[in-house]
Amino acid sequence: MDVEAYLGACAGRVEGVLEKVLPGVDEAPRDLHRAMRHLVFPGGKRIRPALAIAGAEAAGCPSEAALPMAAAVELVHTYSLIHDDLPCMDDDAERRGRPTVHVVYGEAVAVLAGDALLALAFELLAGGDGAPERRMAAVGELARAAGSRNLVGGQADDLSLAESEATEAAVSSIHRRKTAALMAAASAGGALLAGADGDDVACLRSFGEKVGLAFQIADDLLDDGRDEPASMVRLLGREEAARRSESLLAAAVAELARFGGRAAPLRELARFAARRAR
Ligand code: GRG
Repeated sequence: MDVEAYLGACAGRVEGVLEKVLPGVDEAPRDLHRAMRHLVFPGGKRIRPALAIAGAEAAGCPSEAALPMAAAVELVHTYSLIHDDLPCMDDDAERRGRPTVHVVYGEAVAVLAGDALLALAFELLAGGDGAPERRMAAVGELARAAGSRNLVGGQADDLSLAESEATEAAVSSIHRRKTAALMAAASAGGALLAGADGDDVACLRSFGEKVGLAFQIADDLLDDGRDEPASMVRLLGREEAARRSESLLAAAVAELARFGGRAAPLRELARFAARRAR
């Protein structure tokens, strides 16, 4: 299976939804709406939407029904990147080879663009024509992943972590909340919205969390020079960190046994996420 072709196909499908739900560049307030689109298009690897679509396929559900979740997780991911790049956080002038949103539109508009993308994610999930109880469960799944017990709390602890506090447990907890929770919500949420049963959704959630942890280690391996406290590479060294990523990948793939051949895309996405540094 060609995982890059699969990612490309998922990206095309989710971009169709994103194009439809995002306000147009000429709708007022124009700067705000342009800023919202700045990082959504052309976008990044779209791994989270692919996890949502492949999760639904693994559970034997129609992947079309997972598209609102696929688009919603990408909107939350994009908002988090815009805010992470702000001067009060990571203070980055470039992302994906382009100037960051606050560099082009100013800080205030960048904060508001992130806020609006987050709200749009939930508007998209709450609407649509799936069964109301499934939409409600999907809203809950994503809200939990995005809130102070996960993404936002993980980011808060990451920003304040002192080098002396960077134990393996502390770093792993930050990775689980800041990175893995959204990947878990993506992997489980597509299937959840598309009608999967509770046991399948729970396995997909656990798969996504392990993939997210492996993905963060791979990201640290790529960014070795960054030397931030919350890095497994800094804590364990490159070799041991790479071994951890491999064992998390194996544990993630083991969660998929119940799905058989239908989980082939999900397995390949997990390998892609965990091994992109090598
Ligand atoms: C501001 C609430 C808030 C959270 C910020 C996203 C984030 C949390 C921080 C960015 C820095 C970082 C290393 C995050 C971990 C997750 C990660 C590796 C994000 C990059 O994800 P990719 O590689 O990005 O999927 P693309 O560009 O492909 O979309």
